[in-house]
Amino acid sequence: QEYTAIKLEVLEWSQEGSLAASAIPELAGQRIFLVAATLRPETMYGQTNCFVGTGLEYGFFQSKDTNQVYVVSERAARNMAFQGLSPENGRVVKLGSITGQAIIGTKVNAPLSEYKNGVYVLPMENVLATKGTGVVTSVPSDSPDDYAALRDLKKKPEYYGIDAKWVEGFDPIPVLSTEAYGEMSAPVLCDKMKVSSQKDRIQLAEAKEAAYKEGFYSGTMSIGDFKGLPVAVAKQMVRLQLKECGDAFYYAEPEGLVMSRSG
Ligand code: ZZB
Repeated sequence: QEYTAIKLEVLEWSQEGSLAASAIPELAGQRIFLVAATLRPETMYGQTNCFVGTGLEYGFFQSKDTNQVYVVSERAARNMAFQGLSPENGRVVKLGSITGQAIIGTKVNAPLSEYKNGVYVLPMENVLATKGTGVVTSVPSDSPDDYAALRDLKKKPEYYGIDAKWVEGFDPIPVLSTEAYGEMSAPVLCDKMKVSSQKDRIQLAEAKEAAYKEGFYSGTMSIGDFKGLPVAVAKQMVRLQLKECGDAFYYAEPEGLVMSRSG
């Protein structure tokens, strides 16, 4: 899989995150980014939050750029080291670690997002440790998984242990339109497939498949520099733009390892 890795810079740590980060002297004076792997760079205008797995472990890894540290899974950091993304080819420089739980509530900058003042890091049950970086950027307009998880959090913030302010006012933003599902493919598909929560894995998988297909083959951009262009064309342009301005880099994952569940 050839992902676009989006750099979400930490603007303000959660309480726990701040404790964890300040205990690592090597982080002083460095910019810290949560890095999310996406297959849909053209949807970044609609980011409303970031998701991590509360039970997952993340590391702080020195990147090839001086004074820039990436927060990703150990597995992703190892792959990155072989793609010229660490200070020295094949070598991982780990500065420390942090749990997903400790990152919850951290405010990050989401590149291109309409939420210019930053978005929050929130918990999602279905974050896989074995895919991407273990950090997921959330686009509830076009990703059924994200829509279902954000809706759960808005319904029961206390149950999920989050502050209601981290979700209040962070609503889906129209990014692209398709003939079949209009400007909000994820909410429409979640209704259609009767998804009642993020636990409805089977319906969500079906909704995701439909959203991918319709978006790619018949979507037209509703926002941004490539407004009016087909999604299939804009995808590459947004991707390049994000890379050129330093807000993203390309990250490949060996196909065979993506689905590996042996761990
Ligand atoms: C933003 C986005 C916007 C995404 C969208 C999808 C959609 P796939 O399709 O299964 O190969 N993702 C990335 N890493 C993880 C992880 N560790 N655990 C769970 N989900 C993860 O997976 C690629 C997509 O799955 C990625 O692209 C990411 O969400 C999520 F509008 O990023 B995406 C119809 C989908 N729409």
